[in-house]
Amino acid sequence: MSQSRIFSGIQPSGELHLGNYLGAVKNWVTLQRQHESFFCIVDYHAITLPYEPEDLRRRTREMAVSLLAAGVDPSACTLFVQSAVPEHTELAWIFNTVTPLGELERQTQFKEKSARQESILAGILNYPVLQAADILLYKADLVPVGEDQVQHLELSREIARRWNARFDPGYRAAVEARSAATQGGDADTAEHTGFFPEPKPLLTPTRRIMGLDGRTKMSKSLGNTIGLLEESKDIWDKLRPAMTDPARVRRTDPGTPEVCNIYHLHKAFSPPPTVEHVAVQCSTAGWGCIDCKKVLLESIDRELVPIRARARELRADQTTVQRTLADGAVRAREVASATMVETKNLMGLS
Ligand code: AQP
Repeated sequence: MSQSRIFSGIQPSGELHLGNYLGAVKNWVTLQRQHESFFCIVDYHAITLPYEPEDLRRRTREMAVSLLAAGVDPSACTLFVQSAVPEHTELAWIFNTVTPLGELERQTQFKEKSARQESILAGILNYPVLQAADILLYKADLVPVGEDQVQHLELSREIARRWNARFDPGYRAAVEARSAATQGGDADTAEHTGFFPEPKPLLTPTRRIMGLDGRTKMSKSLGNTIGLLEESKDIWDKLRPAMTDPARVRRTDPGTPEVCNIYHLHKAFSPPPTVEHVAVQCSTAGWGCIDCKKVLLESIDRELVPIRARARELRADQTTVQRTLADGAVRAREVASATMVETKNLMGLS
């Protein structure tokens, strides 16, 4: 077990899809054995877009089932729901007071999500501030996420730096000493991490999974997803018409695997010899796209059938799922409340 601590979150804004799974959750399952890990179902984030309360309750339960079925193991990590730990919003308010508005307005996700709304809520703008609080409350140094979250994480690092520079006397002294040493030609002074460490992203090889349209990121809110727990037949109904190499118009046209979304999914799910075979069959027109998709479905099923089976068991045992989340919240609060006591003390708050 390393000294690093990791934190990562997922919104219960819809079903867990293959983008979430390959970009983040599959990595959580490996990392939970290597680092002290906190995984959070971030329901406060999910309410920044329109929603129905009953749907949110159901989706939060379903997200817990999906994560546990995918291999998140409560004996190896802390799994909890964000709104059960009020320190998240408490620290977010504090971070709002050190975050420049311009930084928030520059965030790509804010621009994209607000463009889809008639009336823009402050919650969408402040989303990355709450995200910084989620991570820094646990003083996590590593955050396994998909590529879309890297910009937000850079803002979390900026918020940590700004807060440390304002309220951590040790950090301020170290920065001043470093600057004096640099001016004196001695740049070799030790780094001072600061009260809040600057978290780094941990990306997987499948850092950005495209949706079935092949054009936009696979995303719950765009309706272009394959759900982790979808049955084989339903996955096939989505795969069959899914976008492939746009230049491959006729069955006899040779394709270019690297530009095909289906080929990228093969790389995520199929064993290397199959991936090589797919590339050859595609580029020589040996296979048509439907042949290629059938083999992909077999590979997806090999990985997901056991996950679906575990999910069915968990759905039938909601008491265990709820107890797991409640235990996780207790453990998370121990760490979160200790951070808040120290934070408030350094800031002169009661
Ligand atoms: N398409 C993707 N490829 C790789 N990684 C992805 N992630 C999301 N989509 C992809 C990663 O999954 C984790 C959890 O995501 P989230 O639900 O908290 O937020 P999100 O990025 O906003 O996911 P969606 O599906 O796009 O949700 P909506 O549509 O509700 O906003 C994150 O680590 C994310 O990087």
